[in-house]
Amino acid sequence: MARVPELLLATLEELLDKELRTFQWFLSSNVLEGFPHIPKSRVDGVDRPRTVDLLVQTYGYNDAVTVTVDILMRMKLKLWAETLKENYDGGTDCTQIKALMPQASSGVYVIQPKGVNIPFKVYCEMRPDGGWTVFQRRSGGAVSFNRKWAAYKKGFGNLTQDHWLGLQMIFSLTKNKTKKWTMRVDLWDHEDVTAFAEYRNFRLGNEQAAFKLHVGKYQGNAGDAIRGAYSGIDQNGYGFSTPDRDNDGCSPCIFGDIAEAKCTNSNGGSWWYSRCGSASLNGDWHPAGDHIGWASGLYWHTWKKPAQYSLKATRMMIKS
Ligand SMILES: [Ca+2]
Repeated sequence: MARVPELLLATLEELLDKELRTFQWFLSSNVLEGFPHIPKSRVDGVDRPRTVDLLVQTYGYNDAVTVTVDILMRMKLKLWAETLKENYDGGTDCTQIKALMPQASSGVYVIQPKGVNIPFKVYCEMRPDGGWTVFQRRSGGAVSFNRKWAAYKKGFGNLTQDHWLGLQMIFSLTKNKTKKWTMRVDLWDHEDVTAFAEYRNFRLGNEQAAFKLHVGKYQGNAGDAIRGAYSGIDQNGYGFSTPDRDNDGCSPCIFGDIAEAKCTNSNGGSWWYSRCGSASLNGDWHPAGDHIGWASGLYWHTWKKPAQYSLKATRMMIKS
């Protein structure tokens, strides 16, 4: 993965010396709408690497690319402009954006996974270990997660706050099997202790397969709640269940003296339920002091016991 300065340098190296001087003239002129020009004395006669430095220092990564594309178009060098744009617009996920722009901070970005016609917005959590595409966040009760199939497919909430990105988007990110994804689950309890679970080889099936969950090897300190606190409740390989789509394997399930036909009834929210399982992060959110004993909550039973401890906050995200 080439970084922005390398992309810009590769582009300028395609220019003849004469073209480079014209490019530099544009940089020092006032024709660039909405962008400051670079003083002629600084840009005159400098070599290609120095020109890239000036571009990046003056405009930042993103705008440096925009300005370069703009000038190349004005110079009728459409091929180089389009090649640069294509290489740069490869923001197919947050991991790639972070690779292109190592200084990029966490926030909302537009991405376009391969094979997807319309780009969409995601929240990127930029960490030292890479750029993570967030697909679930809970931190309060403002956004209801008590929703049906259509909402879970399309996504809901506010990207900078609590939200669910959407099963269709998660599927479109992970469907290309040549790319390996790691899913990370971050959990916070009401005592502000945190724990995490990471799964290799994360991907979802398509809608016909009910967006079936696939996770590989687990690592972390929260426990592997997806495979379950005891045998027979492994959620790996199960389809997604919502109040209006039942894929939970219960018809009914017997828990002590309770017969449960639908896990979404008892656990709430919607999830890759399997008889119903030990992980459930889309149930009802409960405030501190009122977070124990609810049938529906934010559960990760391999970490927080007693079993009905509803977490304060959660985040789920993926990295390629
Ligand atoms: Ca059922």
